[in-house]
Amino acid sequence: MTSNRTLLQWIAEAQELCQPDRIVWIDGSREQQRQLEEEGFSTGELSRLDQSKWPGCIYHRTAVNDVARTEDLTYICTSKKEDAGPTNNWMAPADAYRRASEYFRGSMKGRTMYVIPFSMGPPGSPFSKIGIELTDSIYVVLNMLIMTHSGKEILEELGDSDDFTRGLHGKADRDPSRRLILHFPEDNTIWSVGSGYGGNVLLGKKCLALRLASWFAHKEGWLAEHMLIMGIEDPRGRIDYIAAAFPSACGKTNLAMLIPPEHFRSQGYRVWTVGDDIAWIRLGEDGRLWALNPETGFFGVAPGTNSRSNPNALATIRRNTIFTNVLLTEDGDVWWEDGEGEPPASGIAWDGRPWRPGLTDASGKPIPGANPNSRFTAPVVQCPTISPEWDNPRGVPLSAIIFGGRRSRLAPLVYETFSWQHGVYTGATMASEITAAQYGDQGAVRRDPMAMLPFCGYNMADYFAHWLDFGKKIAKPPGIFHVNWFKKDEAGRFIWPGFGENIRALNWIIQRTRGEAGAKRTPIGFVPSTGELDLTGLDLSEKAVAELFAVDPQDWQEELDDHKRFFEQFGERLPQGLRDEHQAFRERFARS
Ligand code: GTP
Ligand code: SPV
Ligand code: MN
Repeated sequence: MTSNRTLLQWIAEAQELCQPDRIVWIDGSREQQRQLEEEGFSTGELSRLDQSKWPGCIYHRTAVNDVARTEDLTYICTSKKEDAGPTNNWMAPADAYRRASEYFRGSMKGRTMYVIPFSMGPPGSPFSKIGIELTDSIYVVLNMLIMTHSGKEILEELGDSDDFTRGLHGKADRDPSRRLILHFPEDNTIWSVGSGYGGNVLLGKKCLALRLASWFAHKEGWLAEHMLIMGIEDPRGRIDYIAAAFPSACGKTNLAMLIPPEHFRSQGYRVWTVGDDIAWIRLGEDGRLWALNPETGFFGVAPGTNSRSNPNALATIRRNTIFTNVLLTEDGDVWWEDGEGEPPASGIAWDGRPWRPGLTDASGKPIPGANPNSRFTAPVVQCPTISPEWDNPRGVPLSAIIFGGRRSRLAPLVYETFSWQHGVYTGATMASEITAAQYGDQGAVRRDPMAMLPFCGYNMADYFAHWLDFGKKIAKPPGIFHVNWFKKDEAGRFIWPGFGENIRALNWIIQRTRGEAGAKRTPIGFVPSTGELDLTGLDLSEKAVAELFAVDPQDWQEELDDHKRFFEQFGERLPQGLRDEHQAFRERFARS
């Protein structure tokens, strides 16, 4: 399919290492996709769902020890350790290639190696990056076909160029002690071995579009971010676009697909979905920031998705969708916790064991049927609110950038930062409770700057400096805001109703960028003054409202001390702008 010698040479090397029985080039055709599905059904790698209920949908279960990203096995492999920085695992490139080669060697005997040409971003856009993923997994191929522009057009687009990301993935024996997710930014190369789980193996997504892309963005003067992109249309028909960074499983997909409640819909508000996970952001000639979603699919969290929380997602996944690690019933139906309808009387859980409602473990805790990080993979074009601009090669212009996390305490519902630099400080000190999207101490609060802690492909101190420098070049910088949908009351219940009601905070944000809404100055930023954020029709007590917007000086002092501790790991490399902001923050509290 190509005469690109660099590409053919690299494939030959991978072939020699992995020793597949055959090589199949992915052309992007419907026929080939169908053939691969059939093959997956015949080997049991995939199951066909009830086609009358779930047309074009398939089911896959990953190994029980392989259901989330493994951050402890994910490495940035640069010649100099400092270039990976204190927040990344680092391995010297030669060691990394040597160790992973052992796991790859001969691992594809009896298997097929698929060659997937793909582009992150529409082919031809100045944003776009081409990659080739070699994999021995049909599941990976079928996901990549949904998640990326892929197939033979991409090879044509590449031509004889050597400017492509070399991605090698092998399931090997899926043994976690022989699993590595390795990034070689200096070689534009990714090696992933021993896993079959999404973020570890769909190499276009976190590995290329965030870790490698952030490295290139630093060199080339743009930003690669873990952000959703959405448009908010007001009653006058004006659309403002925003990008928002929340850590994994903290609400990006849900916000991007928001349907406004009746009170807003009847006034003429509507939301347009552009992307739910990744934003590539460039400075436009007009002095504004322009953001592009480099993906063509959603790889979304299933549990919690229902017709009340996210009707758009439910409509999107009705056909041509891959379900991973949800509950499967004998008659080819799927179900997940907090999903649609009653749980089935029985089924096979995500771990392959028989399941029925009411099942509990030894300590009496309910055993879920779907893994908390079970996912759907669906084409973005199936989303009823997909923006006509979603694949515009120029991207969409940003009016605001939003940071946010899952904080049961502390952070108010919404606030506006004072400046770009203060906004960068606010992003850099973001924190969130750990979720099922990654292995780790569930619920523990960790700092996750710009939601990029697991995804920044270089020294995070340099990443902060890059954000600060970038801001100086923007003639019309977007406002930077912080949100928290997850504050809880003493009984441990969410105070804010969230989901569709989040439009209320977004509306205040957009009004602020236009100078149309009032706010109260506090040491942390501008918080909506009473009556400025529309709460019409919500059942919230006065106490709840006060709690949502509270800024408690004692709590924030402790938070500031923790910012300082977090920054210490970066030593001298931490940019002066953040030190200045920290000092200014302390002084604002001292004066208040
Ligand atoms: P990744 O795909 O891992 O990057 O996650 P994401 O940021 O796209 O998160 P997603 O929208 O899938 O939401 C994750 C979980 O948070 C789901 O269980 C949602 O039901 C829940 N969630 C999302 N938005 C809200 C909200 O506004 N309030 C509350 N309480 N929960 C929410
Ligand atoms: C995330 O964990 O942020 C995801 C899912 O979006 S994964 O692709 O597995 O990284
Ligand atoms: Mn994500």
